[in-house]
Amino acid sequence: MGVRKNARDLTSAEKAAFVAAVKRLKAQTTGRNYDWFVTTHINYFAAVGGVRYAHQSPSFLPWHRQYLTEFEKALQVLDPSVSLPYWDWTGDRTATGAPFTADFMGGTGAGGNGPVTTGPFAGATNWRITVSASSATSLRRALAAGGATLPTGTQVNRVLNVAAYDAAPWSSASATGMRNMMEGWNRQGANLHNAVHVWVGGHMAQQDSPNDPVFWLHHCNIDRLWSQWQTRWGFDAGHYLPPAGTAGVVDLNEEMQPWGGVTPAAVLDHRASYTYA
Ligand SMILES: [Cu+2]
Repeated sequence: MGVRKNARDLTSAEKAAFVAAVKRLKAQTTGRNYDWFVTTHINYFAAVGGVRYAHQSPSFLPWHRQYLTEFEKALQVLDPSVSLPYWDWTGDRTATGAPFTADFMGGTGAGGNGPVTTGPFAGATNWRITVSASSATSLRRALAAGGATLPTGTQVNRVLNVAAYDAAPWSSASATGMRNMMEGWNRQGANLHNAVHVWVGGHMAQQDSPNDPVFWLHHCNIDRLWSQWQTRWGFDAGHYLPPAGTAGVVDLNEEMQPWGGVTPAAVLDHRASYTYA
């Protein structure tokens, strides 16, 4: 069983191992390589066959949980010692601190929304963007420059205090429910997931956001917060909604594409597979 650690607590060797595994996955030219994961996020950004799987729907959390697990497994084929780290942006809130250090994710982009200039993912030779809506071949960021602020611990607690998992109309328009506050469409003073994408800017603000490796650290933290909500309210099937019979979204026991038969019910209790430090 894996333990997913806070990125700020990784040793130099753990950081180097994670970066090396990510780069090896990026260098693969076939199969579920790094760019396959980028392409999958783009393909499932909007509805597929009339069903919203990855975003603006109840399965935002279980879809990304499985997505992270598949990515982590791909890394572990290359280095079994690697687990996904999480970026707790309530504690690490600057453009120069963890995880944006030169020995890990690297820093911000040059001149606003420009190419990242420091760290292992700087420049198109180190890290070439090949699957993207934009023509940029280098990773771009605009840390803290896009007007968004990182969520606070108080705002996180406001979301974790919401008892209902989700609510009709099961979309970005849901006015109540934890999921839409966590995702960030229903703000109520607490925009968690979306605000962090905007705060990082660059590729993270686009559909091809997994081109930025910090995507995995951010979504790992979102998954951790869902796990904290589950710890408080329950890991059982009663704490996913809707249970059945809802068109256009993934009900509790419906398959999440493209994960081959994996349902929200199957991923609710992750504790036998991994835990959070
Ligand atoms: Cu996201």
